[in-house]
Amino acid sequence: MAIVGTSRMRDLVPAPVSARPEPDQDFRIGASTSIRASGAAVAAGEFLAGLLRPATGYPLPVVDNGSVDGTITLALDPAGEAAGEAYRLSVRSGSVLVEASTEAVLFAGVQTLRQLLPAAINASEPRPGPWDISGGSVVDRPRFVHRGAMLDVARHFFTVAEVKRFIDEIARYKLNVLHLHLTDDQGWRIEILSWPRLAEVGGASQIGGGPSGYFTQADYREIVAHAAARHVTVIPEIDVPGHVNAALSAYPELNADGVAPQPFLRSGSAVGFSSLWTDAEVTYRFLDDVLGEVAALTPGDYLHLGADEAHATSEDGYATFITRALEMVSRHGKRAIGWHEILTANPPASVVAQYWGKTGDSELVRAAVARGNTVVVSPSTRAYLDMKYTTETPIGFKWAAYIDVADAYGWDPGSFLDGVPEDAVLGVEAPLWTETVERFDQVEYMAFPRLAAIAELGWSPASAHDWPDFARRLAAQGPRWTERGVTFYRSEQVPWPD
Ligand code: NGO
Repeated sequence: MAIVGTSRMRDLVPAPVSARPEPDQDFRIGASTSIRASGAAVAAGEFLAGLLRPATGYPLPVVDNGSVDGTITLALDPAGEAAGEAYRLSVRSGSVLVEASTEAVLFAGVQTLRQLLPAAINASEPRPGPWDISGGSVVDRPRFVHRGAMLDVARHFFTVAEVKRFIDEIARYKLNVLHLHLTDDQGWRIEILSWPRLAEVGGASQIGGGPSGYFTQADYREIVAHAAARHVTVIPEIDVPGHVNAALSAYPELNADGVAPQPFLRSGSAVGFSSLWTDAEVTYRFLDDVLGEVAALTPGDYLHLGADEAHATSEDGYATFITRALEMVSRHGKRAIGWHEILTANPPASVVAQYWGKTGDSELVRAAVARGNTVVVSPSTRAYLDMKYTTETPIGFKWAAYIDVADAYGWDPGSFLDGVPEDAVLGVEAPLWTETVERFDQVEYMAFPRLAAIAELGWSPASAHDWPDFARRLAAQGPRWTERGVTFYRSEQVPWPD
């Protein structure tokens, strides 16, 4: 398509299914603009108003009736739901309409609208404007149902406010899953009322031994609610039967010799040395109590069992353990997801495997998919946000790869795994492990801009995949991150504006 002139409608990340810029149809938000929304669309209306008020300084009331002229209308059309999740956005000089089949995709349409405004709309105090929404129309729908980011709060702890900010940033790119890696050798970060020492003792350490902590159940509910308001589902991970030193250090009775190990504070990449005692009933009482409490805090469908790198667990012990753990997850009304090693226990087809291998060649996954299991793809060579960008960047590991933005973007989640059809792929997720990531500005630096690339792979149709075009669109995100104070890596591969 020949594009004449500039329009922010050409700069959207993730790329929409289709966009037709009409530069003579820009809509100007003014002091008297209102947002029309009724019923289940009101939440999206209030969210949009909350986004626009600080920088514009305008009142932007949310109203449920009156003329559409001069307004931004958000509408739900449940009849369209049968055709699947989709939104349509139309920006004319006289009015704006976002119409969607579900609340979640209406919210995605609001995020699109936001990118059609100048970067200064992200300011937290009034700016001069003008506030023009780029004219034209967009039709859009997600490619995959699972579009995730994972944050490891175990190796280094991050606060409720930081996790909320992370949610705000991922929601902009239409990601809809936040996987929280809540427990590991170096820390246990979720309060469990029936086993209080897990958080009190197991949460008091992190790599390097610096200040750490844990989420109380009230904190955790606050995170889940903040995410839900942005149509992001939180998937909690309790990593078992390996990666459990923090739990073992909190409760001597979980150890076969009855002796609690010391907290594990070392940095570096040591993994796979701890294990739950798979022969002991106390282990299963512990696990059932933990999973029961975590399930009760979780409105989403999934509990993540980890199940990776259980090198210190016997093969038989692992299979028995996973079978019993899966039975508990279902009894608590949830579905299980685990890192792909969980497939060695031959789990039922309802179990989702999260693939973190380096290549697309996995017989284990192929065979499981043939039996009916589904997968979320997080290849460590492409989607791991803890890998260094280049040999020059300061933070991160390099055991899987150096991952600059073009590497994070240059693959296809639907065809990455050999012999696995796209309909067995629920989606894509980018994990941010934090062995080397100590502060929240470093979380942002590792996540952005790569997470925007992964978000596009999860949302946009495969036919939209185009690196030069993506790099150009991504460049336009730079001023938006700067405006919001988000730290990001200024990759040389991206033509950032000065
Ligand atoms: C591995 C390991 C994690 C590490 C990470 C570091 C998985 C699934 N288990 O990924 O414990 O933190 O690598 O890159």
